[in-house]
Amino acid sequence: MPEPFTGLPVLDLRHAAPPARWRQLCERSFGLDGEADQSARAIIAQVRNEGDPAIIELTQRFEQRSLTADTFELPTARAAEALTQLDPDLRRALEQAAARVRSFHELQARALVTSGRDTPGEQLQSRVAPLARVAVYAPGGTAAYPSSVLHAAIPAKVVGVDEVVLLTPRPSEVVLAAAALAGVDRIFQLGGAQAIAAVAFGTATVPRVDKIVGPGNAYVTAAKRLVFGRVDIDSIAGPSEILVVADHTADPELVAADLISQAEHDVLASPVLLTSDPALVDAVSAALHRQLDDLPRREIATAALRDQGAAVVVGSRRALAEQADAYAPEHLELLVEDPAALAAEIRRAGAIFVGPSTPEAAGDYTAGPSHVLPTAGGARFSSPLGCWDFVRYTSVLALGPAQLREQAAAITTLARAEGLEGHARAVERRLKPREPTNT
Ligand code: HSO
Ligand code: ZN
Repeated sequence: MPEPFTGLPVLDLRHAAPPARWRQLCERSFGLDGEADQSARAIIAQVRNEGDPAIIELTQRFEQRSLTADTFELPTARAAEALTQLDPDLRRALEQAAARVRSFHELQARALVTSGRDTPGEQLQSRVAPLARVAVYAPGGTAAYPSSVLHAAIPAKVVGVDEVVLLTPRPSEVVLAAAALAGVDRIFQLGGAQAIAAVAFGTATVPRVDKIVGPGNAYVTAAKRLVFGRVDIDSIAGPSEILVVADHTADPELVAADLISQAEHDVLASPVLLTSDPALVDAVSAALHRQLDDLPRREIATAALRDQGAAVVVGSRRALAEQADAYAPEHLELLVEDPAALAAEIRRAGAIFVGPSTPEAAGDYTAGPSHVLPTAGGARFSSPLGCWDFVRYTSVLALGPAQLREQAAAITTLARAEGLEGHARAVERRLKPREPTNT
């Protein structure tokens, strides 16, 4: 019998030295799993050397599934069929989510434009273009979320990626239906590090892609890290996190409900309460206790709350913003007075959910922005998955003769200072009037 939930451990920051546990939580990082890393390394080498036969052997060994190269790929007609067969309520829900995610990203894509200067004398541009082919990984098993297929594939299709390839072992009907709605171009029923290796290097059957996105298990994550450079990847996904920031105006039942909604994902999920109202802590713990009681995933949520959870108490509203930034959560919920004003003060969060009518669950499904977000403090330096993940820029430079002449002295001086005479001559040759050649 697992230990029962007895209340969130309290970390009181109102005294001189902040508790070491809070520093530890703020400095969390997504560590390398040595065993997964080694195993992914071997799998990648095998797929790279042997191609399709390696995928067949590894899928048999790790997943006990017998595939042949001609069954790696599922026809997209299968996905279209899954959509037509889907329970109508579920289909409508997926369609609402897909439509909202698509329209949000259509607006987002407008900001990704070619920019620079384009005059008769010179053209200097950052020219934007979509990636040609990307893979979206969708885990199998209990973490097979159709919503994640929508939230990863739709932004790619919105910016015009030619081919979106879905990698998913044992796809469920609803995952296939989501793929059809998202406009996924090809579906491969492959998973694990072998699927990552296959799209990173390409095999006779599996096409090589330019970027791999979407969360997976420890082996998938290790493999993504290892193939980075050969292909691009999105950020490395760790266990899910929520920081609920609440003051005296917050309803403890809502705070508890939202902490649980993240805690039920994974025993390693981090559900943390940050509050300026010490009285809220006991009320939230009591509400958690009650709400956990009949939760289907009670065991998982309880373990996450007990082992990763915390209630952090600060002395002022200003400190709420400071500590939220220090923690840099994947999801940040603001259940405070004037939440919009507090939201404006926060710089580091994957997504901010402002006010009591915006539960994180709305962001997970229908609100619009992608729910694929930076975890493990990654919000310090990386962004939510978005249209920007599926484009790249090329610099375009076109100078007229007058513009080159104007820069020539600086170029030749700098080139010679760097000991690069050939660079200087490449410019000078263009400035000299051309001598007639005798042939
Ligand atoms: N909250 C998860 C995403 C998700 N929730 C999918 C439900 N389904 C990301 O942290
Ligand atoms: Zn969720």
